[in-house]
Amino acid sequence: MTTDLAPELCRPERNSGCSLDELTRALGELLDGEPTEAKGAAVADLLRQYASCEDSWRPYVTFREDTYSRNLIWRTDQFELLLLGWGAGHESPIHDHAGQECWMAVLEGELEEVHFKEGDIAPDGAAGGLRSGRVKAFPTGGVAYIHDDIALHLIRPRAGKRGVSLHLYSSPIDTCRKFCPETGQPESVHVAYHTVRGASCDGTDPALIRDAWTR
Ligand code: 2CO
Ligand code: FE2
Repeated sequence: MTTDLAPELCRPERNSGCSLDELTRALGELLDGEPTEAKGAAVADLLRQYASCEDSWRPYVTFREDTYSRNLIWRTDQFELLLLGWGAGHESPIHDHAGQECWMAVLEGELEEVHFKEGDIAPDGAAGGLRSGRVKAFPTGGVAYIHDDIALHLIRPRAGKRGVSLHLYSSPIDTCRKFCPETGQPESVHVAYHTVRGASCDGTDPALIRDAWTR
């Protein structure tokens, strides 16, 4: 365990008993061992159930002016659970998910997902541009699923509105590729958290947080 990190940013020794923790416990049990199609459906069911009847997430969500917020709820070597707070006009970059599976449950508002496919790389190595695919709106309670074999995507809240979503990645994502919308050129980016279980971690080295949450 690192000694350089504020105690509130370290992984708690025990779950607090709030129902987000019950969800993380159930997800941990489910995702133990090899991924299967049946587990994927069960993950979506757990998230759908949580989204439709719980608001224990409210103390942990934040909103920012500059970008959507990434708020860590729970992390193991197997999975990462994040709350995202989307302000009006925010939009994620077009990105991949580093080979991981991603489920997104909408907790408040409506979120729109746009799929993209990478074009062929030219012989000189230039990116081949992006082809946009289906656009789908997910209402509160809706659950989306994506991995890199399905598509790249971007997420944004309904025009002029805020939104909140719960994201499960199996396994955690620390680096992904974002794509230039005009050229399709990919760029590898480190992703970071804005809060850890409600405590701000702005300015904290994300590697310290990852270490504190790695078991
Ligand atoms: N994958 C993005 C992120 O973790 C959010 S878009 O929905 O998967 O920041
Ligand atoms: Fe995403």
